[in-house]
Amino acid sequence: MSNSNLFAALRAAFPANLDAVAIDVADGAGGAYSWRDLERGTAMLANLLASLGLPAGSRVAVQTEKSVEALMLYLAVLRAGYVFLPLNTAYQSAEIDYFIGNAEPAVVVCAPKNFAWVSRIAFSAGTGHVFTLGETREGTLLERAAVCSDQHTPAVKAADDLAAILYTSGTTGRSKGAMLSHGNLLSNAQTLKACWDWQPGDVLIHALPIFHVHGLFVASHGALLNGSKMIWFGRFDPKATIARMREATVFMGVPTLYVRMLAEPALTNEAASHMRLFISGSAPLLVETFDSWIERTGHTLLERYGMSETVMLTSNPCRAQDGARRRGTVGPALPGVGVRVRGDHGAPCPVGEIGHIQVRGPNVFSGYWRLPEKTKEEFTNDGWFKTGDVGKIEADGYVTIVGRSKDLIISGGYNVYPAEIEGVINDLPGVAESAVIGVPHPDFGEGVVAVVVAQPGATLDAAAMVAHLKAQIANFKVPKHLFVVADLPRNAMGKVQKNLLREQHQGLFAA
Ligand code: MCA
Ligand code: AMP
Repeated sequence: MSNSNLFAALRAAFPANLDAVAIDVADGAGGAYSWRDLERGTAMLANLLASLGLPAGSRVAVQTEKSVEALMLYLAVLRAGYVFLPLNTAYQSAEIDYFIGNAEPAVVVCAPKNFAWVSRIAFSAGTGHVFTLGETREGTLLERAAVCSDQHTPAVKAADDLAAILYTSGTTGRSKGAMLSHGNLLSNAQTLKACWDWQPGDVLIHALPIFHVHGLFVASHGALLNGSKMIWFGRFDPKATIARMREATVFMGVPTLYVRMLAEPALTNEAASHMRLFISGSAPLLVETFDSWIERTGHTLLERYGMSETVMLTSNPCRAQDGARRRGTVGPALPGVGVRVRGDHGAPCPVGEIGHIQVRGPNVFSGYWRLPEKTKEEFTNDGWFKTGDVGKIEADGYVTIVGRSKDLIISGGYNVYPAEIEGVINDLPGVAESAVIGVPHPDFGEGVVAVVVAQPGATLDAAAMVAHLKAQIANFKVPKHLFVVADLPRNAMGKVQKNLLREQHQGLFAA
């Protein structure tokens, strides 16, 4: 029986010389990991998981700082045939409580400093095993794995077996787990390998977090499937990244990373001369950033578009003979991916007309975890996934995203759902109602802003409310500004007119 385990495909791409450097750690304690280290480390971790006697399909939820061991843990979960559930390190207890309660993981791995509160949540949700993993190899996970065998045969998986669950809010409502299979992830990685023309000798600078699609799948799979070395940053540092470009060829980032590098005088044509490809995604890339990047480095950014539910969908061309990297567009659909645009009532939009973007392909997820009804709503009757993005397709297939029908703010590449933040604000004492909006921000693309109305007779202290929010929700979700107002603008139907609030505050963060 053939094995569709994603790990097996990545492992097959390791170079023949297993002693070559696979990952060169650029910050923190530094150090290098060989391909053999990845092979042995993932085998030991996979054997540890296998020794726990977990039921098939068990989820392994992970909230740890970025480290090579954390990447190995992801690979080991695939290798052992379980389901990986990454969690943003910024999430606090109420957020973690929700994810663990919803996903019911059999294993939770957290940072040593969080063990007390994470284990309390996990054990009360029925999790059997809680391990710790720190940034510098400390914690019980590696202690336990150290005594496991370094030989392990990857579990046999079918292409549609679940590999990972990524929590995302879809078009509305609370976070839902997008279920991605080994086949979804592998087919997308193989397509991107060909489209982005990965070459022998390519070296990737990996500077993104590894709890979302961009850093965990697109970047890591890209390098691993090409047997390419990674220069690994635990945290993004614009100066240090630019300094390492002379040894690298590929970089992937959200627009904020490009904006921050552009602010560095060291970013020059010469500094970027060894690079082959700069890729941007996860949030809209401003044309100013696109143009400045050409001017400063001589390179044209390649912008692509994807989602947690679908991995990558479209990409501007890599090779000049395949077409231009067109500013303001996310390029044509990837090979094998269908992208179409539909009007409000589902009728096809003519070429160049704006409508709802729908997609299908081997990369598209099978549905939301334990939400068959919600899943059904998010697909059309003929099987296309409704992205919640609004855009148009030109005659030559180039896709432009012009907005979103889903109520979503993307700040520095992280998604913020206004309804979630409004819910937390509305629960604060003295609050009658609130509206959360995103407005242009020079660093984060969009900045989160809250507009709040007090209950009659109550006095609200904006600074105290922000402090309260900081203790409750992930820091990137906390409004950068909170305004207390007498009332919210409403239309004749009584609906809050967020467009008016956005207009009113659009210059708030002007550079
Ligand atoms: C940090 N802060 C933020 C953000 N990040 N505020 C708004 N939005 C953010 N994204 C705030 C913190 O709350 C804190 O504020 C202060 O900045 C410093 O925090 P720190 O963690 O030190 O910030 P940083 O290290 O400078 O981080 C900025 C960052 C990071 C490097 C841009 O946000 C980042 O790595 N973003 C990438 C996200 C990503 O990988 N997205 C891919 C999603 P205070 O001091 O007030 O508390 S995958 C996806 O979308 C799809 C599928 C796709 O297409 O790829
Ligand atoms: P996530 O739910 O984190 O997977 O975020 C997916 C969303 O990010 C998409 O539905 C888009 O709204 C947005 N997105 C990703 N890439 C781009 C891009 N290149 N341009 C504009 N929006 C993007």
